[in-house]
Amino acid sequence: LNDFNYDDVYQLDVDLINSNLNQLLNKHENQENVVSQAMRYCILNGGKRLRPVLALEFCKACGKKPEHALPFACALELIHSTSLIQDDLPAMDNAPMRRGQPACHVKFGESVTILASDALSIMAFEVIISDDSLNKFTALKAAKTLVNAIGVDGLVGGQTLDINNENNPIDINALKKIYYMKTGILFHAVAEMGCIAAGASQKKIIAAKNYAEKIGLAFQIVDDILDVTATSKEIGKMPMGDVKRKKTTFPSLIGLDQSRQLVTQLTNEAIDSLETFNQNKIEFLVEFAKRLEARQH
Ligand code: GRG
Repeated sequence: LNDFNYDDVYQLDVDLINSNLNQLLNKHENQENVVSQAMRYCILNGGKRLRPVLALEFCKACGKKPEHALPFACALELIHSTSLIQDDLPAMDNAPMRRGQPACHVKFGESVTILASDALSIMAFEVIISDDSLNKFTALKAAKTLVNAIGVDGLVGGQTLDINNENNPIDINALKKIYYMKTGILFHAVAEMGCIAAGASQKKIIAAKNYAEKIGLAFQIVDDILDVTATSKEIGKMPMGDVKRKKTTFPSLIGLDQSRQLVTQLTNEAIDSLETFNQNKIEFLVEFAKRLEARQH
């Protein structure tokens, strides 16, 4: 009897993540401090939590309870959300809406947003280093993975290249590199951190990273597709943003049909890379990849 229900599992994971994020924010709650209000606003505003869910599910696929990966999952979500509020700032994408609500700088102003983003990224490391239930060696390994993914050779570097992508045509390899550094790398890191939490073998870590790299690129190509095909209600931000900023995207380089085909190919390759795991434990990860392929928001 197969009683696996993807939506139920996803919701359980999200509840676990949200309640942990809420607790972390409560630790720093100071009603009078507008920065702490902005932090709460940016974190508890309905993100899909794809990346932290991936950490919990890789930990499960390696045979351990999802709770083991919870601090790492939340750390990564804090960094991801921070990157979104920075990306929306007038000096970057100048986007007024995020997750279906006014962007942080629209609600709280730019200076508060910058300070909130500082505090949130610091909190990400606080979560990893101050959880006493974590083995210190494991925590250090996870922190190292996160540091490598988000610095100037990772997320920050990717965003830098992306800024130069405006009004400046690039080829497909340059675009793939930007997408890896600004999006794929966080999927990559979080999958690895989920495996690290479970004390998994190097073989499993490599397989997880392979899966994450493929779905990370597929995810970003779907983002490009939705930018030209979806409504603002569906994606929680203004569509046609890439077109307006004259950015090179997969649809602009290879067209919508070929972009969709590439997403399917990457999804299948991602699923194939899960063969090292116990096949009874990867149902969720297989479905996760398929849902990302078909997502409309
Ligand atoms: C915080 C160290 C640090 C650096 C930030 C600003 C910046 C450097 C990076 C921005 C990178 C960026 C905006 C990438 C886009 C990634 C992307 C496609 C986000 C949308 O992800 P979803 O759909 O969003 O998972 P939700 O809202 O559901 O979480």
